[in-house]
Amino acid sequence: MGASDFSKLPHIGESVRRKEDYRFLTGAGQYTDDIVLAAQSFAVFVRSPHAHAKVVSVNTDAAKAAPGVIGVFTGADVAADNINGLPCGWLITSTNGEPMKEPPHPILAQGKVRYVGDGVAMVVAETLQQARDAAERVEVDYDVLPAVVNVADAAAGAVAGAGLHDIAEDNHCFKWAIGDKGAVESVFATAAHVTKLDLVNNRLIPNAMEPRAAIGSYNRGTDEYTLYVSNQNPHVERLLMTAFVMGLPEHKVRVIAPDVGGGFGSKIFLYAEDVCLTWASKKLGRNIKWVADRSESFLTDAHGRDHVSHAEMAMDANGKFLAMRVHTDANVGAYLSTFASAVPTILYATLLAGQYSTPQVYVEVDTWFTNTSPVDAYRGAGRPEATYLLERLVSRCAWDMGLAQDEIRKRNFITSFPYQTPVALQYDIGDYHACMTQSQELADVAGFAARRAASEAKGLRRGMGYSSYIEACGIAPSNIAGALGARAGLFECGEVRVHPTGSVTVFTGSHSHGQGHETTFAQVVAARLGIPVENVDIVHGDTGRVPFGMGTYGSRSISVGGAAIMKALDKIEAKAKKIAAHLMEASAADIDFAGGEFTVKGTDKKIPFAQVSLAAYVPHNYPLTELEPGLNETAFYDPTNFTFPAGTYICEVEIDPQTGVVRVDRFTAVDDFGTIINPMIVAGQVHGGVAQGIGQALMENGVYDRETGQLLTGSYMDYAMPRADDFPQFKLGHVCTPCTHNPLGTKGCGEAGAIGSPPAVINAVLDALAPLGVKDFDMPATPHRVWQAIQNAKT
Ligand code: MCN
Repeated sequence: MGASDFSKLPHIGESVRRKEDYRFLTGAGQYTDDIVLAAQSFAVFVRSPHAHAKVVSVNTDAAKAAPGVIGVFTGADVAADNINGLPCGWLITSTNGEPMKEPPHPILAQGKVRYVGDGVAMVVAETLQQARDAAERVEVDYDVLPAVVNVADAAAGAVAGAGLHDIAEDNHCFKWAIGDKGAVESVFATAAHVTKLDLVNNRLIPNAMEPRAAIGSYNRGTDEYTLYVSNQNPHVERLLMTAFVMGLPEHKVRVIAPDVGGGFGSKIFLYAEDVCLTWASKKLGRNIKWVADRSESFLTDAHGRDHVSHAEMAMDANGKFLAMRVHTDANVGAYLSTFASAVPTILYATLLAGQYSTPQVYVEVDTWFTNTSPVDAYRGAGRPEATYLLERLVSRCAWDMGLAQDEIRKRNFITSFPYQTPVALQYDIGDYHACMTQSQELADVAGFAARRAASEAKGLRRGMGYSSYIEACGIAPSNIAGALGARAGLFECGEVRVHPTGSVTVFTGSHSHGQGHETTFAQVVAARLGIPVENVDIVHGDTGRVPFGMGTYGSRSISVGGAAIMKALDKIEAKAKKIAAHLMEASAADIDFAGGEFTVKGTDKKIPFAQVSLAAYVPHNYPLTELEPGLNETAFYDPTNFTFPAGTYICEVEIDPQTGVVRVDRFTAVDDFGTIINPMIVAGQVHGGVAQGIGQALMENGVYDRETGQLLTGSYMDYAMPRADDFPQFKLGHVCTPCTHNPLGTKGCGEAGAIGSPPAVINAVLDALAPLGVKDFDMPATPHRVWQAIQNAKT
């Protein structure tokens, strides 16, 4: 079935209420910490209080003797059992000829700690309190070393003796570049105008509502492990843990990711704690639970962003973009986390053409180890960094050229598709002018001048900022990933099990942790089979039940996981047609299937879907030699391309120059997500993403002390998160150009809000402050920073 026929089916485009909400709203959800296993014990991790230190000795005697203690483990125990370090750099290789440096990442420190929170020992006791008390008794002798926390210091080699890893004494991890450097340089040499910008993409700390949690469990009768874990991709977690770290056969480990209270990318990685619990569950013969407290989450969840960039745009005299060049220093933290190498490369640099027909783009990225928590994917992963850089630069170009913010964008929009960018990606379809037009209408751009005058009359400054983003979603295409140097491609798997009475259970490798898959995936199946949405259940998050899966990130689930289900449904339909043909004594080629009924072309013969499904399991009537019983099909789907959601966001802020307080007064988001399965769920996804993006733009900032490497923003007292009353009512609009290469026509929506919004906010802040002489500004626009910028501009 083609994407255009699919979009017309019943249930598609319907705001079906979320099936999963009943259990969440009635307290019947089951998160990892809700699971209580027999003889459950509790783990507490002893963590480094230093950013960088030699571990001279670890004395666990007192802890072992403490009440209720079952076991205490250190790096030495890990080494003795030949447990490897965590795999890193799974997705990319350097492009400068030198191999990417992949220093060992032991699951408990061996010889050195490299960031505050690095695990040194694990204490297991009968109760959580006993484990906490005993952890206090672990004596660690540290020899403190100098710390480096930002890329500038790491790159400058500013602090002697601060080399984190033996194989990377200069703290350089790898270099990566894309584009035609020579061609870009020759364009710059003759361009009529060059606009330059330096900017920082601030470090973010994920803060999912449910902190990371896991339970390790070992069954000595079957020699099988089970890991319950708050995770976004259980099969990948199992693969990495068994194949790379523990050396176990995969089928001996079952990973269950039950209800997960938000991940935002921070739960796609294999974390040290998960391995520690699995490994120790066998050693101790006990079920072991660990739940991070909020402070641990701040310190040890992989953080996001943390880029420092220099960007330049070469233009002709009319503001037409001719070439762009970018250099970015990216902080990868103390160790290279699972997907960290893909974030500032494949997911960032390849998006820097944006929505524009800039003929040449060259991007160079240097990545650096620092004494901070590892940095990896966080909602948007690379694409917010690309959009922030590009949309800030484009706005600066407009100011430099004396052009309106919309005009410079419109002059440079790509208008014909497919479009091959100079940085590897080929956009299949889009309509950027339509997004701009609709966004301007919804934002009432025409009324802005009057609103600005009204603000000024109150002594306030008002500004309007644009951001026209594009992102690559449906993260998968193995062909493209491979061509860009990835070590493994990504696909998705779906199994459709039709039960005899015609109800359906779907087993999908996509994991839902807030995105509503149990509803939208059921809508897809119900639409295809012509059955009620309630008759379809979605199972996910369990390697013991789902055949395989690559998990949820990169807004890939509907476009890759959903497409895998569509492929399995094609097989179901083909087989069901044969059964229907037999039942109606016709040829399979003459059977049509629509609206839940099989019909014979040119006759009035028809039978419902449930009659065929029953016949599939009660096959006394047709020859088994031609058809196996049952109606159960599995499919794997690896798309040929990414999907490319795009849109234009317009933000209006009002600023009090006396206090520096920025208030987002209006926010408009017009997105093109192709075919939309469930508008209500999509709106929720955009709201959440925009909230996170505004959070980054106005208040969130992960800060380490430059000298000591302590995390200064390790609690909600110092790390501000946005609340509902920080936002206006968002205005949403949609343009629909269906994706051309997946059977649903969908494009991902789960990250768009977080990608598109930060530059819209900061461009609005700069627009408001321009009359006061403020020309540049780095996120977050906190009152103090804004006030300071205004004062600086006066001098
Ligand atoms: N959808 C739709 N029509 C479309 C596109 C999507 O109806 N054209 C629906 C999908 O069927 C799905 C939801 O919208 O129910 C999101 O789909 P998709 O864009 O495919 O994204 P994923 O399901 O793969 O979710 C991942 C994405 C990412 S990468 C992050 S980070 C993120 C996000 O989703 N983390 C979240 N949204 C989150 N929402 C919550 N509540 N919690 C998180 O941790």
